[in-house]
Amino acid sequence: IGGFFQQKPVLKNPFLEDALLQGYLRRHLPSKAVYSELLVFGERLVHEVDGWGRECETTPPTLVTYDAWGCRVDRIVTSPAWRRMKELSAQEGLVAIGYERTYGEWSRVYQMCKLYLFSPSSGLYSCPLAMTDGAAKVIQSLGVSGPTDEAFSRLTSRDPGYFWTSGQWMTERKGGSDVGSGTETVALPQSDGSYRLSGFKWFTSATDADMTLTLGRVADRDGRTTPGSRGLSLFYAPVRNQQGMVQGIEVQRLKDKLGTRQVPTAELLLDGLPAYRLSDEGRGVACIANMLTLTRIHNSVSAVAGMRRILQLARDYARHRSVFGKPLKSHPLHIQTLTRMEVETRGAFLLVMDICRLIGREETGQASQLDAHLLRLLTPVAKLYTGKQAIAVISEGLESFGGQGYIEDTGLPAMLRDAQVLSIWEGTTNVLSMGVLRCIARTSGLILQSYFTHTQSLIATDILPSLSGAVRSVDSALCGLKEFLQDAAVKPPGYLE
Ligand code: MFK
Ligand code: FAD
Repeated sequence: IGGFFQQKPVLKNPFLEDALLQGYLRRHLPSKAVYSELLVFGERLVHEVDGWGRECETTPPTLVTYDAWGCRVDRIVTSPAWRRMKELSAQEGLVAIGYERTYGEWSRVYQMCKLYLFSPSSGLYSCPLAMTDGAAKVIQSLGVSGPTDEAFSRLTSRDPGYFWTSGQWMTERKGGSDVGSGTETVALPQSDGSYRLSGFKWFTSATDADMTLTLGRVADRDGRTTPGSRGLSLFYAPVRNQQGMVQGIEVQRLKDKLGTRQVPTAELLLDGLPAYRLSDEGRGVACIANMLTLTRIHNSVSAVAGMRRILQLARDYARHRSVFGKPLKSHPLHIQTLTRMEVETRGAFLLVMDICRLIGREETGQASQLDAHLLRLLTPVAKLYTGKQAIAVISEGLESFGGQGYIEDTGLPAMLRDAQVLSIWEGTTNVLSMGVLRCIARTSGLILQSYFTHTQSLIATDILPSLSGAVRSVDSALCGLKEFLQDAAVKPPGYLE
């Protein structure tokens, strides 16, 4: 009954639809090769990958604990689409680009632009890629040698048959934020210099990974360990043997989650997991910090990508949905709503890309002291800010579809569910804020001073108005630090007076 059927919002090539992204690349990385690669990739996303992403959502992973004969197998079964995402990630060099460095200091920007296009269609494959990239960075920064030699070449490979993904196992039942007091995992030294890990990892995402980086406490001959953060060391462990079976691990269960249902997130009992120590004893947190920097950048990229995707769909819908006699796009109030979302998204994009630029400079040895300070300060700030922004913008985006924004098989509600995690994993908002404050206090405010003196003058002279919006937001967050600095008896820098 009734002849009207609403035209659904159509996903178009996300690269061609994104004027800001194109403008940014024209300005900073004006390469024909980059342009055409992203153009082709955008087509592939629309016609191929986006469908796989939906399949990852509708066919979530399952855990098979025993085989038919009662043997413990602990096999995580993922969808064919999830496995195709792994192949595609290798082929497209989604991790490799960051290490090939074809575009020098701009290679990270290029890699992150590609991931930004990929993320909303990836069925959350962006999650294992973030950890894989983080692991490669840690290994590279510590010097690739011994057992990590093969791991590094696999993590950064473009060969789908050789490519590995990595996990990042930090969180235990007692503490995910405060890993210093929360980590109970013990590392027993072996005669060949390796270790056996025993403990319980409470959240491990993308547990179908081939290897992991994790934290544990080295035990002495009497089994004693050092408490606190200073007792933690960083370990590398291959997760599976030649037959693809987990070794020294029992998968207790998969988590039943609000969102990110595409990703297998498991609780793991480590029962003598063979591992190699990567950091000096007691330097685990400081060494895994390189991973945190990169995964937090990935998190911010995914946050902005989610905002951009909902906007692209909402804009398309506004052209075709008519209400009160005219299309939504002709209603000023609706346009005001979309415009506010657009401004948030643009500001966040430029902020995050600037951080990608900074890490690219650091990795190619071109970072000044100021760049290093800005990278350290802005990475957690951008992660905490864009995590919250994405939830708000995507929620607003759902409303712009009216009731349809609430209907599961439009694919829209999953976007909001998946966004909700962005402010939790990789450090919650308040924990990141405390980390930033500790870092400022340790440098006696120097790091903050760098931000105010240099970034402000940059805005005045150079940067697009929308970036100044983003920086103003960061400004107000940082100005809120004054009270803390006083509490911590650190002299507030003059510009906060
Ligand atoms: C779509 C993309 C998604 C991405 C994938 C997501 C998958 C999900 C994966 C996870 O959620 S993994 C778990 C993530 N967990 C966290 O992020 C933990 C959050 N907690 C914190 O960040 C705590 O602040 C922290 C564990 C770092 C506190 O530990 P400590 O030992 O009390 O840290 P402290 O004393 O501040 O720093 C110890 C050392 O590390 C210091 O170096 P030094 O000893 O040389 O002075 C710090 O400078 C250094 N450090 C800490 N944070 C750093 C850092 N260095 C650089 N960057 C940082 N961010
Ligand atoms: P808690 O540390 O107990 O925090 C509880 C609350 O206390 C939070 O609101 C926090 O902000 C607040 N809080 C804590 N400390 C302070 C403070 N000093 N001041 C003010 N407030 C504070 N972890 C991994 O290691 N690997 C993974 O692969 C992984 N995957 C995950 C996947 C999903 C879907 C989720 C939801 C989590 C995952 N995590 C993973 C765990 C995640 O990193 C932790 O949940 C997160 O870091 C918070 O730790 P927690 O859960 O122990 O919370």
